[in-house]
Amino acid sequence: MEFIKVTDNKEPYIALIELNRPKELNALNRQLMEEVRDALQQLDKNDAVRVIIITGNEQAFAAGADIKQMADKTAIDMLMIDQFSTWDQIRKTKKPIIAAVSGFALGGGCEFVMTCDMVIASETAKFGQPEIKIGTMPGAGGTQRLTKAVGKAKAMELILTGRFLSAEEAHFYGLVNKVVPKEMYLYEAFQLAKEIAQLSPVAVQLAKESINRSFETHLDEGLTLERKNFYLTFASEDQKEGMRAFVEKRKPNFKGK
Ligand code: DAK
Repeated sequence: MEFIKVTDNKEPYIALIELNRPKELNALNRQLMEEVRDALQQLDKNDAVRVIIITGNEQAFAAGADIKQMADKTAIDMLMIDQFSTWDQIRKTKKPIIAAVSGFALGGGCEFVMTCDMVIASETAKFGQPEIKIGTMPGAGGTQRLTKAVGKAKAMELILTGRFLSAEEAHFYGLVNKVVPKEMYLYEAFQLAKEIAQLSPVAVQLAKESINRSFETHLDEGLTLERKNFYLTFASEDQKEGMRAFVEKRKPNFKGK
């Protein structure tokens, strides 16, 4: 891995992916995104991992897709290379992903963050879809996910002007879970990850799938999936362990089975 660093032994059950192209503010080139895709596929299969944190560095989560790599491409180049299909893996990952964001999360960087499941932001974080300023528009979910997250009026303003949103504003609009001082954002992401990692990974994955479905389908279908996933948790040892532990007044020990 040249542009990312993966650590899975810092805390039990938690893996950390660090985007690592600091000189380019973690601009997301093709190789970096392929590395992210491969890492997510591996971690999703690894039973020793229950929660994934993705972060950049203090200056930038990511300042967008790599403009230098895209600048001279034609529409047909873009279509044929289809480099962006690698982005689908973020959405397909079954385990929960927490984005720990400091500094810039712009364009594809903001879209990447919005594809994650929860976001812890440093007070220095800046979110935005500035593609309009370079003569294009969001292409990895920005017009859809930002609109769902912050509402039509604010999404229009951000996407049509390219203005940035501060961490506090992003919190106000529900784009991030929590804003913390800049020394704390990774620590807070680990705290959140640890809390989730203690729970049944089976139930966590089924709940994540059900929540995501609410963005993709109408209510009736979402409720049907939710009910089926609820019943499915009763096929797990974890559900038996969780309910027995409650009755026996002890802490459950979830095994992911
Ligand atoms: N690409 C390439 N290089 C970048 C970059 C980017 N997005 N952002 C920054 N860099 C590089 C700069 O070129 C500079 O490199 P050198 O010139 O030193 O070699 C270095 O990082 C430091 O940047 P600055 O000197 O500009 O630093 P400043 O602090 O002055 O400014 C900034 C920071 C973040 C405000 C500024 O760098 C900036 O405006 N960056 C561009 C932000 C932007 O427009 N992002 C949107 C890019 S378009 C899709 C998937 C994804 C996408 C589309 C479709 N599909 C799945 C279909 C995404 C598209 C985009 O993200």
